[in-house]
Amino acid sequence: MDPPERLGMFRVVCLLAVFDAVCLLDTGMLFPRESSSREVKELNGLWDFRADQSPNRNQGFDRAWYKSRLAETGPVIDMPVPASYNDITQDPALRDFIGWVWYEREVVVPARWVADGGTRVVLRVGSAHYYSVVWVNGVKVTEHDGGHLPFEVEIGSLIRKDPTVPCRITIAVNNTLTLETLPPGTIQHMDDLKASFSFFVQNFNFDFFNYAGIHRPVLLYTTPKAYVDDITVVTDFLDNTGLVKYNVSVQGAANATLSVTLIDKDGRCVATSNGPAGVLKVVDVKLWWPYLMHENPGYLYSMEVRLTAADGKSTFEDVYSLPVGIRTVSVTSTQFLINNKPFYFHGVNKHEDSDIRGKGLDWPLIVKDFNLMKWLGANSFRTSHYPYAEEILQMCDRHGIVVIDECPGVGIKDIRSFGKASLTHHLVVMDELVRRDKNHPSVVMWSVANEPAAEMPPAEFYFKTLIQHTKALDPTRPVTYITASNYARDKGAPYVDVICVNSYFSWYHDPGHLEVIPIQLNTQFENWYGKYQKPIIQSEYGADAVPGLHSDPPVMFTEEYQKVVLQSYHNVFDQKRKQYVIGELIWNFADFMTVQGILRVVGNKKGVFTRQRQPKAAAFILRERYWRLANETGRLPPWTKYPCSL
Ligand code: GCB
Repeated sequence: MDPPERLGMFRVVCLLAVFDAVCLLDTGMLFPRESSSREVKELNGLWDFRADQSPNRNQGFDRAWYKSRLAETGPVIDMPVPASYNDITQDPALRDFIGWVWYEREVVVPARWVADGGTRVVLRVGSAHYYSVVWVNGVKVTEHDGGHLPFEVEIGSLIRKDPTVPCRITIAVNNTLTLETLPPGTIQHMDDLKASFSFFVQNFNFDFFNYAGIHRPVLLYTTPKAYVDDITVVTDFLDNTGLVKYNVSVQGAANATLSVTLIDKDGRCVATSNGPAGVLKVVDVKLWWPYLMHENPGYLYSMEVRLTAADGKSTFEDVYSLPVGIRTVSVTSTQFLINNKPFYFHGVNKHEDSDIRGKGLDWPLIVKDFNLMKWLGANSFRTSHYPYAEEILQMCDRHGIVVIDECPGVGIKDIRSFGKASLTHHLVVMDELVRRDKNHPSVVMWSVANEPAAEMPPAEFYFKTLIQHTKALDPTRPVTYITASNYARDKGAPYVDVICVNSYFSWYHDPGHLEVIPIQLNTQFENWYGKYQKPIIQSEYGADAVPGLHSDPPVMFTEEYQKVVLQSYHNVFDQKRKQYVIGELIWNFADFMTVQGILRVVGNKKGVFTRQRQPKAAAFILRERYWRLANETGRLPPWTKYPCSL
């Protein structure tokens, strides 16, 4: 074997080793896609809805609201799905509601699905915040702990029980956060005995509104009895040859035949394989590149997995197509490499947040946000502070927008949230997140938490366990958490691959003193790098600006102040990015809603766009910078080099 071949073998062996990774969940969570063997029926639209206003919020369970139509047990209102329920009505009690709310709708199930016992019918909820219980025709079918991630259950036998009755789906959702949920929170009872009233509030340590309800699409989809349950791909390349290592898990058949085909964008088959695991070799590979790093970003192949199985009487065929981007990610002590080339994150932090719909998935908003990110010249974002919809990650794959994928570990500040129950739940959430997002080429790093109390003694064990667990789940991506702690006291930093630091100089520290930024930011970088010799991302920085407020000299909350904060940070980034700073993510892309309080004026105003997605002055500063950075660090065709409106 000559040396290049030997090197090639070595790479394949490394890829195979990746599949020894632990997978702790029983089943896969493939995104539901139509194919010649799979049908999808969306259940979005209007559902019947009632909030359980009883003092202990338990009347729905005590009186078994799931047993008959919701309208028979009390008044119902229209509620759109997907959407947060909080901002839909004029009722302040619903806006700030804590406890169980009930959703219900009847579904007409296609006759074929009912007649064909060889068809699995799966009910899937894209996400509901926070705890959900689901019934079909009064029978409990599943429950799920946690918002932001999908859950599903097979309901074929239930809908076949009595094909004459419509299929009634009831979903109860509870937004209560406790010390052991993610994010954590506590309920505080406020009793005023003299005035003889009492109420309770939800406390938490994070800075966004705790929107609740069914946030992402609910749907039914079918598969044959024997089906492709999960696919894992890991990619690499050597010279011009791409390597796609795949692993397919099958359910419902002991002996299934699998054929795997990789198809390029022009519909040409570029590689084939058989069996549940293998390596596809792609000659003259087109790599997946980030936006503005290459003239052809976001290149995706389609991996078609075809299963055939027989159970004596019948044969089953299942087809699933997975988009695959071929790319590598690695980290050195000073660089973040994509396809072995240095990648500099010039991007944003976002929220799933907008007027009226709260955190509900909304296509016009998603497409508008992608247009704005591209207009800015942003090549990346972080899913602060929870996993975003898969539909958004699919857009990132296609457009080449790089993602730091964060779990909902935000606001872990109370020492009681570092206990065994919290850690166990956090590990399960990471299992669910990695299972859902592992195949997205756009996802380049996992973030296990945001600004935890990392200096507390239990933080070391907690984060060591969490990070090692995540690396075992996915050895191909770096793992981090976002810190705002002092570099000397941060207990988790030794375990992360990249240091991500949030800081708000001249805002939360030394408010009004713009002159402190250069020295403080410089010291921040020197301290972190000096201690850990790991690359650093400025994962948050910014200042609130109420759109339309102006002042020169700049004062806090004006558009001018926000501009100067950004420019002062940028000067330091420009010195340090030549050394070990590998990225900058503005806080925030757009204004977003928070709880009411004396520190927020109808929400957080650190957006460079308003909540309605109109630019503030800072957006233009950022745009000029990001395009300049792209021209310096990327490989752009002439038409993208100088956007005409700049
Ligand atoms: C932070 C948090 C983020 C807040 C931001 C702010 O450090 O990570 O959730 O919204 O600061 O504006 O205070």
